[in-house]
Amino acid sequence: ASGNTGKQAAGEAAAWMVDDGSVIGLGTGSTTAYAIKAIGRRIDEGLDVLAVVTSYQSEMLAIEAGIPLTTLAEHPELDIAIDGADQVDADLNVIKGGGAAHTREKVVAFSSEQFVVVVDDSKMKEKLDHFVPIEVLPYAKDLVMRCVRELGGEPQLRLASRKDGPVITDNGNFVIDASFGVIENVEALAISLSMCPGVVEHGIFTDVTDMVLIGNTDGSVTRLD
Ligand code: DER
Repeated sequence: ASGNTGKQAAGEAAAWMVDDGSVIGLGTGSTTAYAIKAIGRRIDEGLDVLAVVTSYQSEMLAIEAGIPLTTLAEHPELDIAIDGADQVDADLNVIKGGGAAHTREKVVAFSSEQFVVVVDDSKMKEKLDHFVPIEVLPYAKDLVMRCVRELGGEPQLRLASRKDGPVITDNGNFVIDASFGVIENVEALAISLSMCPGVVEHGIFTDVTDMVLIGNTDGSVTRLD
């Protein structure tokens, strides 16, 4: 489908940025899935890498692709991490968490020498206005809801579609999706959300993205860095 052309182009372009002998971080989502498959093909041709994954989804895809796995405990500093996003602005501020995997994704992004985000052009926006996924301790869900409202946001507990009740993250927590409309000051909102007790991690990624690979519907890739 044309919708995936951009995602596939961006994901496959990122796979070529992986150096032989490197230790990499693999994000979560359908765009990164293309990068994972392409890295698997490069391994079949002799590429030597080890990968840290960020979710059960990326773990399953990496195993299927034949990518040898390691852990952050064994390799706390990664050479490059590749991950998707829900929205990106021109200053390389990123909103992530559509896949409810942003907590480990943020740990991996900040553990990497280089963090590369792969998106199709539909994710690019002048000013970020996507809802902000927030992983919360179930114990604190109502307090975080109140905190989001005090910050001018509208919170919604993310309910599962193939399970009764709320989505449960790989870490055993809930996700609250907070809509703020256009976010005027991304850094300020990121700090305020981190201050809410019971927030495990939110999906605003500032000052960490080194490059964005934007896949266009004609299959070309635009590089933003
Ligand atoms: O959860 C995330 O942050 C993912 O990277 C995700 O939201 C991007 O998903 P996609 O590549 O399937 O659009």
